[in-house]
Amino acid sequence: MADRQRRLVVVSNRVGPLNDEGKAGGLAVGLSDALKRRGGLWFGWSGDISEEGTFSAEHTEVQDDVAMTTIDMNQEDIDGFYYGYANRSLWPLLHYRLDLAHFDRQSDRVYRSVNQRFAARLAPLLAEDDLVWVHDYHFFYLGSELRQCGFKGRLGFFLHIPFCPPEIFTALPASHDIVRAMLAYDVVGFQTETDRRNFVAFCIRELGGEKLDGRRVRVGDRTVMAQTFPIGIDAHGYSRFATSPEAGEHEEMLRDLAGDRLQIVGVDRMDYSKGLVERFRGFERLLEDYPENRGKVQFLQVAPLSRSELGAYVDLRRELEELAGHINGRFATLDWTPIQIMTRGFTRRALAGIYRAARVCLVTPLRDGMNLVAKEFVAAQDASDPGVLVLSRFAGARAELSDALIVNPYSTDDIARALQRALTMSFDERSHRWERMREAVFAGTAAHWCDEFLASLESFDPVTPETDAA
Ligand code: ADQ
Repeated sequence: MADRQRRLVVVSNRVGPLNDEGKAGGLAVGLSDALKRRGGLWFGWSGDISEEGTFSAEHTEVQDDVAMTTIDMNQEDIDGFYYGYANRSLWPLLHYRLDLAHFDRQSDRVYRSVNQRFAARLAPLLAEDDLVWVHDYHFFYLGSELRQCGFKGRLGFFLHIPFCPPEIFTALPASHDIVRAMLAYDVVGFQTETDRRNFVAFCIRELGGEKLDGRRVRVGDRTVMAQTFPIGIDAHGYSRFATSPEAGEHEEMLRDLAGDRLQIVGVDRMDYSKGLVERFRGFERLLEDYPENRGKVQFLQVAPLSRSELGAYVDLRRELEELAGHINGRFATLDWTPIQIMTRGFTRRALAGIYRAARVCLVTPLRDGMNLVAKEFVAAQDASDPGVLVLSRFAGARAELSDALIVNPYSTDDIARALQRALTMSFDERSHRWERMREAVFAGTAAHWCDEFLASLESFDPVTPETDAA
């Protein structure tokens, strides 16, 4: 009973939306439900840039017993914290891309300082028995800063992206500081066992910690629960999207355009972690090695632009557009364009219709925390004509969706072979694989993810015999 009364406080870089199901992603849907059930506070950046930055007045909007409170950042913070440290140091590194990671002390300084200022603004809004749940790589230091401000309640952290092995993470000059700061949280959640193991290995090898049991790790006088909570989607909601009139219109449009051709789709933010270059080459290899597909398939890649201020993202866009041009130049005929790339956004309903029109969905990230597109594709299909999912072995979703065709996303040949197999797969095999994936997607929903995390944070016992003995 007492547990039910604890208020939930969520901290994430961007806040909301709380009620707009057409816009909300898996994260927002899962969190909104939990916030509305318990009543709560959602705290983060307003999305606005102003001179006062983190000292700007708080902006609060209250809906359904949930307060959404935001503050601004200034340009220097955005450059150092968001573009600099979060997206030029941490993002590539945690996705195993040491070759793309940049480290500089200015952005390190700004990142720490933004974490400290967010904590200082949040701390006065907290009550001792709140459950505070901090999200993602923007806020590694926030928990320890809240402790510095005197907060003694329960603190959880969830990392949405991978946690790379210590051999890679130690390249970050502040790697020890970051993992020590993560120890200020009571529960630290990861998408997969691999990520959790990498974190625990860092604690043991780099910080001299020890594993207490299956979940708890101790470093010095701190004990944390390191656990796996694979994120999901609102599967029921998503399958409703897929049967909405807007989805129907998009499905029909795409089916009309395809005619007798089989439709292949990919849907990803334009990001180098998503394996788009390798995927395009895999499609080209399909047309080379299995020429019977020429004129018979078409590939639509939806890739909304993301972080376009950063050089690596500008380079990627250029490379993909060139590659698509090269493939079309090589194989197109007067009445057939093999590959199309679109950088615009779609509503979630429209996207669900696009998934539904596809025979094959290519989800081939080189590394991905989970990948919700894979789950959305499965939820959008129906029994009369289920599509085939081709899924990277390096996506977190692979653990639950082993009935997809699993590929090595670095191997052009592997992608081409899997595509050929997907395009020629019997209806029975497609149905069988889809049924099993559907069960997994409906079992591991966003609400389930949220409930599991919060149950763990609530049941966390800060004083255990082991920590007493330490
Ligand atoms: P992302 O890297 O953004 O998320 P993903 O999990 O696939 O990757 O989520 C992308 C979302 O954006 C999906 O819900 C998709 O429908 C939507 N989307 C993509 N293209 C769109 C378009 N053109 N228009 C509208 N919507 C579009 C990070 C991590 C992932 C992790 C999630 C959640 O990198 O590994 O799964 O957080 O934890």
